[in-house]
Amino acid sequence: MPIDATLPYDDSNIFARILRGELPSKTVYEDDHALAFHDINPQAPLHILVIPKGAYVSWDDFSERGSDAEITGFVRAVGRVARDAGLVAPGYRLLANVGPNSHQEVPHLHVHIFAGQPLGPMLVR
Ligand code: DGP
Repeated sequence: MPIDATLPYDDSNIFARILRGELPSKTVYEDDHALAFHDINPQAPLHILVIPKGAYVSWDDFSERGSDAEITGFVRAVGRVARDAGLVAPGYRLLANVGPNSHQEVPHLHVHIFAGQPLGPMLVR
């Protein structure tokens, strides 16, 4: 069910629960600002989600309220996860859904990393 990204942060969302250790995840990277783990329903041979540790609903929320340190740390983490996975030379795709038209389902900012094969056109036509 797509979410309304203008709503306040809901602490009971799945990724908040993963961050608190209440639900398991296949972690690939963690630092002070970010956690990266495999998507439960992969849409490509490699499909990783990177989330900030702070309570932000979406890219909109994070870019408005996040501190410079959080934003720098998160952006560097996304790049590092892809680099460490050897994805720079073959290439990869980043995607962040915001709100209903994008079909954002989890109301905690997440950047998708898709990789592992040619990924085709950016959007279904
Ligand atoms: P989005 O539509 O951008 O909100 O993508 C949400 C993604 O989150 C979707 O690709 C599936 C993934 N996902 C949902 N629940 C879980 C979970 O409990 N664990 C993991 N690892 N991924 C999940």
